[in-house]
Amino acid sequence: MPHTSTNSRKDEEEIMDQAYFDKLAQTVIDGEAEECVELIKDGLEKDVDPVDAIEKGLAKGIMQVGDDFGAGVVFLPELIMAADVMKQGTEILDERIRSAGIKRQSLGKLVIGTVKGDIHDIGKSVVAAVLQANGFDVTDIGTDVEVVNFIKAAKENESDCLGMSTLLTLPLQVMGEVIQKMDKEGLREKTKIIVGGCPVTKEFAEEIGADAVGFDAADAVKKVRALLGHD
Ligand code: B1M
Repeated sequence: MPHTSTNSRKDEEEIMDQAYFDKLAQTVIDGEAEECVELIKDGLEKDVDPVDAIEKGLAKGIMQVGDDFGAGVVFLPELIMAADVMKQGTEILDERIRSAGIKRQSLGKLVIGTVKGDIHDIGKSVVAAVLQANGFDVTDIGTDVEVVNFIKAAKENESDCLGMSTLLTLPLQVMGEVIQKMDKEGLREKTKIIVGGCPVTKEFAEEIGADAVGFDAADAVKKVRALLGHD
């Protein structure tokens, strides 16, 4: 089909965006923190969407390294280096995402953390930043969070929603333990629960009694909005 000039300009922009995201991904794969930070600052000046920069750029790079790590092609030091580049990049982008949400009226209080046994921080922090930017009042309680500390934070913050993340298979059971404890403490009426992270399936979420599962940051916003009656 022949392209109009508007279409070809749009295609060209998309190709440029893709080339930019690919370059960002490559800095993570190569462990090049300085280059990554420079590219991000440059991109933000040109109004690149910070969520896209994370999910279409940095995350693609770290996934590649993760797959290579899983396949035994790269080793832990390279994984750590790549994760460090990813972290430095996401910190700048998270800041931009959060500041975009300033002055919005709160849509509800949410506590989020990575469960006991898991120190993976990046995805959970991205989800927290995007929820915050979309009008939720978010308290991030960090990684390797004990069951009792989820309960404590939910009570102290009078949270409307509790979010749990894990990327590891073994700590999955901790999510179920938190939900059982929330039940025992009589907190389930008030507090909805969303879980997420790559090993978390819809079936697993249902099995442990979570109210929703989020597959990425945008999906988490959609699900939390629905849980708290905003749709
Ligand atoms: Co780790 N690691 N790691 N790691 N690591 C994985 C998860 C792994 C799949 C790699 C592999 O083998 N291919 C594997 C897990 C295998 C398994 O259990 N099934 C693994 C392993 C084995 C480990 C160690 C055990 C390695 C070791 O020591 N031998 C160790 C864990 C130690 C521990 O926690 N006790 C370990 C350590 C690390 C680093 C420290 C080096 C680093 C983390 C650095 C940090 O977070 N500060 C790291 C990294 C970077 C990864 C990979 C490569 C990438 C994770 C990431 O940041 N992704 C990962 C491979 C992979 O995931 N394919 C891997 C980018 C991020 C934006 O995406 O976190 O998926 P993600 O979050 C997404 C969604 O999942 C979703 O939205 C986010 C945004 O789109 N989401 C939610 C996440 N949480 C959500 C919550 C929600 C809703 C949506 O609601 C509440």
